[in-house]
Amino acid sequence: MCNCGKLSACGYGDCKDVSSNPQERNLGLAALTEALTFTKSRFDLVCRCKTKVYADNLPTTSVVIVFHNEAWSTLLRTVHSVINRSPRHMLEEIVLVDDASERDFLKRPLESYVKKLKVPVHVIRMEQRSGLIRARLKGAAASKGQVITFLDAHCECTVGWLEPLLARIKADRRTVVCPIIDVISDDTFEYMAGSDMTYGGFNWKLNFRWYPVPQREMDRRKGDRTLPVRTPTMAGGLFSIDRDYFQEIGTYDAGMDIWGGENLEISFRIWQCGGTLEIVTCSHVGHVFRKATPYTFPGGTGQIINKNNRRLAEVWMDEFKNFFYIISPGVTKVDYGDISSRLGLRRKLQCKPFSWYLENVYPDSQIPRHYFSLGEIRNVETNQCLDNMARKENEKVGIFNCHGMGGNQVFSYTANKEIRTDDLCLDVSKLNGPVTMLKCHHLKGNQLWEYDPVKLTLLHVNSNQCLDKATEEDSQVPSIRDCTGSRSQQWLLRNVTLPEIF
Ligand SMILES: [Mn+2]
Repeated sequence: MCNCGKLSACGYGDCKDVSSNPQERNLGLAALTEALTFTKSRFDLVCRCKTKVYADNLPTTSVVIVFHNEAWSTLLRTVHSVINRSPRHMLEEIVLVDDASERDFLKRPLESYVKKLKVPVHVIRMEQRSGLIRARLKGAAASKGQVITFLDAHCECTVGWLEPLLARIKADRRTVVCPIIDVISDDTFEYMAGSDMTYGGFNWKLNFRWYPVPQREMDRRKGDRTLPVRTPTMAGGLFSIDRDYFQEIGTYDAGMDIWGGENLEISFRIWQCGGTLEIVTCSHVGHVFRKATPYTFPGGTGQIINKNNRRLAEVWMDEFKNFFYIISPGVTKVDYGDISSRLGLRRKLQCKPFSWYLENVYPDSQIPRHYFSLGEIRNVETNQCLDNMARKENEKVGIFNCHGMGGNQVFSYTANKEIRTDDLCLDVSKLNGPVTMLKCHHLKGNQLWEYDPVKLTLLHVNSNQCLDKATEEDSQVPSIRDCTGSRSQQWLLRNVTLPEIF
C-alpha cells in the first residue's frame, strides 16, 4: 500500500498541497482545484505505476531540446535529468538546438561541458532567431533515434519517465504521447506533482486550456488511472513521437512563425489524420512555469499568434473556424500566407473533417458540435445586446448597446440549450437572478435555457423565469423575472456574419 509518507520513495518529491499551482493560476482553471483534491488517490496512482513492467526492447529516442538564452542551471538540470533517469540503451542522444542565443556561456563553454557527458549531446545552432517551430524541425532532422522526444529547456525528468512513453509508441507507432507535466515553481524551484485529472482542450479564441477529464474517459479506462488518457490537445512543450510517423503526418507547419498555435495544429492533425494523442499518466516530467514569456517576438506577440492561429483554423477547422473569427475582432485582417501545401497534406492523408473530431474525440468541446445560433442576443424593447463585458468566470453577464462587431457580444445558443460565450455558460442559481457566467458543465441543470422562436422568450427552465432587460438598479446587467410576455422579455438570436471572413 502507498501512503503520503512513502511518496518520496516513488521519486516525486514531498507531499504538497498543489492548489496554488501556478500552472492552473496562469491558465485560469478554477475547475482544476476540485480535481486536485484527489491528492491521496494520486499518490496511490504513483505507486501503482511503479509496479508496471516494461519490455526491455523499447525503441530508442533522441531528446530534442530547443533553447534561447536559457539559464545554465535550468538547461543543465534538464540535460542531466534526461541522462540520469533514462535507461542508457533507450537513449540515442540529446540534441540541443540553440535558437540564436546571445549569452556567451551557451557558446563554447556549453559545447565543452557536454562533450564530457556519458551520452552523446550535440549542439546545433540556428543562424538567426527562428522560433521554436523551425528550431525543432532542424533538431528533428539532425536526430537519429527511432522516436523523437521534444522537451522544453527548463525541465526535470523523473525516475521512470521514459519507459511508459516509449511503450505506447512501440504498441502503436501512430500514438503520440505526452507525460504528465509536473510544476516546478519559478520562485523557489520546488517540485509539485501535476494532476492526472485534467486534459488538454481549447477555447473559442484557440487558447490551449486544461479542463477536467470527463467521465466518459474515466469510464473508457474502467476507472484505472494508470492507463493513458486520450487528450483532445497537447500543451506542446513535451511529447514523444515516432520519427517516421512525425514525417508522415507532416512534422510542423513551417509557415508558422516563432511559437503559438503549433500545439493545437499538431493535435488536430494527429486526430483528424488517423493518429492518437495521449497523456501517459505513469510518466512525469517537471517543467518550470514562468509567469510571462521572457522573449520578445519579432513583430509583436499578438500578430504572430494570430497568424499561426489563422493557419490552424483555415487548414483544419472547416466551418467551425467561425467561432474563432467571430470572437476575435480584427483577426481576419491578419495575413496568414500560403496554406496550399498544408491543404494538400490534409487531402493526401485523407484526414477527417473537424466535425468528426468534435463528435468523436472532443464531444465536451467548448465549441459546440451543433448549435442554433452564433452571434448576438438582442433585446427587442431596448435594442441592447448581451455582452460578457470582458468579465471573467463567476461574474455577472452584462448588457450593452449592440455594436455588431462580435467579440464580447458573441453568444451561441447550442443544441444542448445552453447560452455560451467562449467556454462560459449563462447560469442562474436562484430566483430573480443574477445571471452569471460559469464554466459550461454540460449537465443542463442551471445552464438550461428554452428559446421560443415564436414568443421570442428565453426561459430559464429550472427557475421557470424569463430573461429580461436590465433593472433600474443596475443598467449593465440583464435580469431574470417571472414570465409576462412583455417586449422586454423578447430576444432576437442573430447569426452575426463578419463580411471580411467570407
Ligand atoms: Mn516552457
